[in-house]
Amino acid sequence: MKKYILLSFYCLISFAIVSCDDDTSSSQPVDDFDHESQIAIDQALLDTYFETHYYNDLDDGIWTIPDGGDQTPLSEDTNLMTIEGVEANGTVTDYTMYYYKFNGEGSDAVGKGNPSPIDSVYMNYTGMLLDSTVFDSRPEYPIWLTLSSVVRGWSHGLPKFLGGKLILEIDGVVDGDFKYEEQGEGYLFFPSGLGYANQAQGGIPANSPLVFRIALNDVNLVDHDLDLVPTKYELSFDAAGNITEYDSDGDGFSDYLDIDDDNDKVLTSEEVEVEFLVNGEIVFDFNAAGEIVAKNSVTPENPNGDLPAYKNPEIK
Ligand SMILES: [Ca+2]
Ligand SMILES: [Ca+2]
Ligand SMILES: [Ca+2]
Repeated sequence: MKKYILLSFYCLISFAIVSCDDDTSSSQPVDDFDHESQIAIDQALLDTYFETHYYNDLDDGIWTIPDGGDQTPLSEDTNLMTIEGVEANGTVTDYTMYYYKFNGEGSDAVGKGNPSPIDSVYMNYTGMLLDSTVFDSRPEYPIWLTLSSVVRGWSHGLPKFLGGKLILEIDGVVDGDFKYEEQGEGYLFFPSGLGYANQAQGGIPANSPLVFRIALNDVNLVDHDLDLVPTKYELSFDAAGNITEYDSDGDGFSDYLDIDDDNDKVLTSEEVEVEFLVNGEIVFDFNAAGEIVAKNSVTPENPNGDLPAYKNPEIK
């Protein structure tokens, strides 16, 4: 009985999260937006932008190449990376977006790794249109944002970066301003369908491809079901950041919303504590590429992963 009361509680939480997303046009473009047509228009605009702009390492800015200038356009800059196959609404899967890292990719001093598309990030950013008009900027005062509740260009782009290192002292004096160094810094470039689509926002005309300069300070791993296993490790994400859910015990509740993942009547939080808690931290294995080796989750991507107690009904 205890399990089912708790399950109901977590479903309420889940419903609230999903409903919240549906209420924000930021992550759910409206139904009458023609993705396919706008993708072609926006891609042409982005291609022109990349051919006429360059990254300036003197100020880390993106600037227009002056007439006769010999700067390397972004279109020929090997640091400009592409993310293909981004889903916008569950049916359109051929979105392409871009990111550009400078100043390293972030030191990840606290070892949380890349945020997943559902985690929270502590950000500085400046948002621009392709004509360099700034529509929003927080260059000095960071803000926590949940990637599942922001535009897709962010939720699929930020996972390519790592967080930085909190500056605790400056010249021996404790600093209370929560400033960071060694952050993941760069740019995100994406079409309107991964932004605000045909919904004009303050300072953003409808159908605008967007550019964001970002600094990722810190990451908070979300745990939707509070079972001590971060949601990041109870879902799978492909290279484009699209999500696959798993229901390991087949009880109808996806792992990230299931407080007893093997249905053995012992809460995952109790089994995880035995298996994974070391000095208060949950320890996971990583592969050579720095990706999680789903030790906690046997998935199609990890068919040979060892089965921890909380995924094994034979072990309580
Ligand atoms: Ca969890
Ligand atoms: Ca389940
Ligand atoms: Ca269990």
